[in-house]
Amino acid sequence: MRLLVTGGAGFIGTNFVLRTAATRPDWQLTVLDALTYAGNRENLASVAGRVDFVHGSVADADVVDRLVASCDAVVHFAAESHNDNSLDDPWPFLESNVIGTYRLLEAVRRHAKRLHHISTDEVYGDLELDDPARFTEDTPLNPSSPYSASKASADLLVRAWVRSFGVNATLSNCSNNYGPYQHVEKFIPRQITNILTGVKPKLYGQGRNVRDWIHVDDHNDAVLAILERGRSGETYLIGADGELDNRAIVALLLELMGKAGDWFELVSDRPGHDLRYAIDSSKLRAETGWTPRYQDIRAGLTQTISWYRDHEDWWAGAKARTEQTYRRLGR
Ligand code: NAD
Ligand code: TDX
Repeated sequence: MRLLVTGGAGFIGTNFVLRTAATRPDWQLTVLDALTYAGNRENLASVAGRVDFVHGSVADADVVDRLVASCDAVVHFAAESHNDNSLDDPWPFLESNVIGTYRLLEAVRRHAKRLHHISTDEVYGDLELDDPARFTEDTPLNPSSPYSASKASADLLVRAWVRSFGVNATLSNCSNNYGPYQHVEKFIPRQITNILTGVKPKLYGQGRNVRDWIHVDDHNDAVLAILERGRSGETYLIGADGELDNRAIVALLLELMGKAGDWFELVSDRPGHDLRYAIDSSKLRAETGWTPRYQDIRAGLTQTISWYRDHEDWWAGAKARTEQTYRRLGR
């Protein structure tokens, strides 16, 4: 297998490349990454001899065509991924997430290659806190933010290229990931690094919004299961039954890091803030046999806290820049 991984220097992509390099020794891996503020080539230093790295954008038709021509399959992680940034400046989201996906689709169509497109549960909008329903593959797309609208747009392009041009593609929509190498702009690493630097965790609004947490390794195992056993043209929802509100996550972090339970502050809310996400992953489990290995969030968070404790060099610079942006946004 010659696999092209887009966005392989970001959070989920890095974990995917490290894991795949270790578990699939005969696969040839190439990473295409634009190295935006969220990408870090050093993440892949331990596999540098084993992985070809190309610095470039998925929105660049020439580089995409050349790389797709010489692979068997593409796993497409590359995207602008942070909701707060998309509310500040939507354009990079349109360029990377929509135009970038279009460029890849045209290349896999031209060269008849397999594509697995990585997407998010946010494309389905949000649920009420007391709604017994969870998202399924049949839930209508109803995105709220420029980020989720750009991901929903990309999903629609993939579905259209499957139907109209017979492109060999699968899609997955996953819930909120946590684990090592996640950028400190995101909720869990922001709060861990706040606590490590003596700053109170910051909850948007009243902290009652619910996310369905999954460890990044469980997400990536599901991606490999779909790549190897998924049916062409199908969408699979990925989730690990990890619903918790943001207050509960902060309470766990404070407890695991030895701080008082009331040591947090409420800050101004995100405009249009989705209330709740929840995934029904029955289809994925039934068709591929995938099950999550991290079902104990305390154990997953303990491992994640240790990683941030041990890798201050990795996050200190990004932390300073990120908190400057948050101060400007009043959050
Ligand atoms: P991230 O922001 O940590 O990493 C994104 C990577 O893509 C970075 O390395 C960046 O340099 C690269 N990139 C951005 N624009 C690019 C471009 N035009 N060309 C090439 N590379 C580019 O994001 P992440 O959290 O690792 O998310 C990866 C994918 O998973 C995204 O598609 C995201 O929508 C999806 N997803 C994320 C989550 C989550 O909880 N983080 C959940 C579900 C789905
Ligand atoms: O400081 C904070 N305080 C806070 O209360 C931050 C950064 C976030 N929050 C809240 C907002 C959300 O309710 O925490 C929750 C999680 O926030 P994010 O980490 O920004 O994630 P979210 O907006 O839910 O989107 C994430 O999951 C789906 C990823 O960033 C997306 O890439 C993925 O598609």
